[in-house]
Amino acid sequence: MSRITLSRFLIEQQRKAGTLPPDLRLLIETIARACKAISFSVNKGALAGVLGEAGTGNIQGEAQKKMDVIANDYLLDANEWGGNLAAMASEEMELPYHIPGEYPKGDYLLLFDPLDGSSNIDVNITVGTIFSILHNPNGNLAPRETHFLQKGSAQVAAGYTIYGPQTMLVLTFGNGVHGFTLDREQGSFVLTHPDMHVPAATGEFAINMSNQRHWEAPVKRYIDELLAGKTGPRGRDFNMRWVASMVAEVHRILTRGGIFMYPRDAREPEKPGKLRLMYEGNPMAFIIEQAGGLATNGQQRILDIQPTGLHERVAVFLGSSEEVEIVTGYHQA
Ligand code: P6P
Repeated sequence: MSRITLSRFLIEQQRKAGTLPPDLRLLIETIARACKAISFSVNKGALAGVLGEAGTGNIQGEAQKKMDVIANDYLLDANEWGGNLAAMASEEMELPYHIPGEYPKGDYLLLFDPLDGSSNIDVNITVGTIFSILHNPNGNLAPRETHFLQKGSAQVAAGYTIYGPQTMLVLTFGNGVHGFTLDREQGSFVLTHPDMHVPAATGEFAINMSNQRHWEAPVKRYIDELLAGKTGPRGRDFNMRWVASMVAEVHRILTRGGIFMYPRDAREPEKPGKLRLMYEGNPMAFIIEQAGGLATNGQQRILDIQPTGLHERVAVFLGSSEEVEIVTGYHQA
């Protein structure tokens, strides 16, 4: 069977009843090309001098890795001239990036976390790029920050590229979730995981257990029951994973099931969680739901949250529907 490259897949989707407008297809292909460049830099590591701290901080008050800045620049440089975008927003930039005057503008807003899990880069553990695509609601006028503040249900496409043993692009534009593996010899993403689905049941959970004393009661109860295994109310044992890279956790869950949790924390009661809604929670929630899973903040569907700030945070419980329903039910009891 001939290999289906990303370009062929997108063109064939475009032909099917307009499931993919041409300008959105071109935007996705441009993002994929930028992720290829990020992959090659990530894979060179120390050989390319891209490890370690950049010596700068981002809007989140976090120290930036050199690769955070390099990945951010790759995405800006690749996408600013194409004519598909009205503006971009990134975890690494306080304000939206407006398309420079010399380039044509387009209908879409692109948001991204250029290198999620970047604290792993220096210890050679999987990292990734997460992206989300919205329409510009301001017509052909330049969007203001408020125009980015759309519910996750308004996303037209979302995806991530995971830089692990393989580099894979995982993508949805509302008709399922499809995975492409980068063929380094040809430099193209090839369809290897069509129509990915999250199993409804799982025996695996992902949470940073070192924060246990800071969790709310429903989370403590849910995790205690998982840890009790056969001896507790669940009547079976569970396994735990924690990579400290959301892209890696989500990819594992898409591949074999599981539940990923980053709950709100008593240390910062004013913050609803650690992860960012617009370019982590929303794109991952879109992907997980399109693959048959669930994604909530403990109280409501993540995709229904009305954002109030470009860098606002969110609590995340996502993955296998049976487990997300249980832990969300405990929050609402
Ligand atoms: P902690 C990475 O910094 C990230 O935003 C997610 O990718 C990851 O799931 C989480 O934070 C890890 O957080 O507190 O375990 O380092």
